[in-house]
Amino acid sequence: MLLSSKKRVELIKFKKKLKKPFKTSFDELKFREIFLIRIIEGSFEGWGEIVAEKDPLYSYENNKTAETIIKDYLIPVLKKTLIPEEFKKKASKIKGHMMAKAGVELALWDLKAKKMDKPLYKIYGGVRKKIPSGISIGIKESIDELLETIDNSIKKGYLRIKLKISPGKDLTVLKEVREAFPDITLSVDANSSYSPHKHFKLLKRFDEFSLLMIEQPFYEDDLFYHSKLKNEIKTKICLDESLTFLRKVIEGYEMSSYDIINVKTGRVGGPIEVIKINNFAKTKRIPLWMGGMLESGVGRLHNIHLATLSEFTLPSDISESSRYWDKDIIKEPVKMFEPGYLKPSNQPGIGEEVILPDKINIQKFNL
Ligand code: OSB
Ligand code: MG
Repeated sequence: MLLSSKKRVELIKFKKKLKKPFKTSFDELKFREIFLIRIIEGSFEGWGEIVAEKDPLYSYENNKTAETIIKDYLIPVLKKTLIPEEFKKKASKIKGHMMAKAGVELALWDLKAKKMDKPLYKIYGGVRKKIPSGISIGIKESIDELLETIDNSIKKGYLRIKLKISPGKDLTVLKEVREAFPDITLSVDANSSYSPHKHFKLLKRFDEFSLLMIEQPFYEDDLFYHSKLKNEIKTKICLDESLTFLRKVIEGYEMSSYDIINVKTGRVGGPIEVIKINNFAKTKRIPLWMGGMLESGVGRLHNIHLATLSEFTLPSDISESSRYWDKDIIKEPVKMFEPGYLKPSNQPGIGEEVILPDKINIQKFNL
């Protein structure tokens, strides 16, 4: 029962130091600018995370564009409805800005689940009881540091190691890693740093390293050149950046641009789109896995619930809270319950209490 008719949105931002800098082909992050949304209805509250970063380097969105879109376009939609499906429909008029939309939709699902007194995964129709957990390892200064990081990750139980690569930081690294760890499940993520005109031959040599997949070698919106590469390489192609919503997933499938999809809740615009992609993947037998955007506990818990969907068979990029944070912002941090596996909470909604740091920037809007 709603004890009062109070309805409010809060946008919450704070900086959080990463345990170690995270280096990719496009950036070196020392801090994460966390952007949360809380939607309050009576005595219930729903939490979402907007996974855009400070700078628009992974995609065109950043936290400032997301904030503008939420304030100018999505809060007006929230004034009309707090029902996730209706929100999604009305918000779809706004072009793009998937991470902004996803953050809001996540908060609405958490709110809805709490009102229904059910854990999110049950509302989504999740079936998986154990989420296989992998780890994404940034580009390291030295090979020794990389080998040590891999060794520690394997010892912690992670079931798949993903290495960030970029042109020139690839074949020699892979050779060393494979020599040291001949049997681990290994994949690579290029974050669109290779050129289809310059690097085709180089990429074909990746076949020597029996990788589980190569993720997004080419441009962040490309389907065409990935299709050409898939035709000529044995290693499976996984797309991340290019697949921004279901229609792109279908187009990429029709064009044979990929074998595997890294699904990110933020990138594709929220849980409803994730469910649609899961349903499509089921009819076409496309393996899925849940990606990550260095989320705080809020986004991490949401991702775990969604990774219970039927087609999320491959190890995810959802790692333990301790992968990035000394102290996460949820009461019980995300942790493997047995080596290699995470599981969703059975408490209502995301299933954990959020504990904000002292220093935050908060903006409140009545609905
Ligand atoms: O491409 O998957 C990616 C982090 C930020 C932006 C893009 C990516 C990543 C990761 C890290 O690979 C995944 C995680 O551990 O959250
Ligand atoms: Mg990626």
